[in-house]
Amino acid sequence: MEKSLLMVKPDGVSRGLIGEIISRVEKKGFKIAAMKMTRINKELAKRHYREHNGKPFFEGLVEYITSGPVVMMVVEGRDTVRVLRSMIGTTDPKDAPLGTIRGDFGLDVGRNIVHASDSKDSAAREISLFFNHDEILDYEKADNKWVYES
Ligand code: IDP
Ligand code: MG
Repeated sequence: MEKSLLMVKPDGVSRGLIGEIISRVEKKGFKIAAMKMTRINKELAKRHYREHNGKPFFEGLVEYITSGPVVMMVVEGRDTVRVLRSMIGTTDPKDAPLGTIRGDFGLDVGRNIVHASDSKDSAAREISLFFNHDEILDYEKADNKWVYES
């Protein structure tokens, strides 16, 4: 099964949306293989968002993501990277479709509530940035036979 990194950003935590977001992930049928609440330091934030280094919003993005606690999850299931990206919606919440997390809860591209890895390669890189191998748990979900036909 495929893994991706999902993060509730500091605005999502402060606005009391942790439960809402976890609930959507669970109801979709995904397995949460790891989870922690933490505060990202500047160095880690810059590594996580290295592709955006030099862009006009980079400094603000690092400030934002380090401004308070976040909730990190390793989410596992079928086509997880692609499905989570569609569940979070487009980067700017103003334009994100209703029914997506960003579309339902946000109004500003600089405060877009969640992060999800955008490819299998970034998922692997981001998961190893925030989780040790032994923090990712291997267990069987009881509803798997009803979530997947085979
Ligand atoms: P993504 O989170 O949908 O993958 P990216 O383009 O990878 O979007 O940008 C990473 C993060 O940087 C966004 O989630 C958002 O928090 C922030 N960001 C992107 N573009 C802007 C912008 O134009 N102004 C402010 N923040 C931005
Ligand atoms: Mg991105």
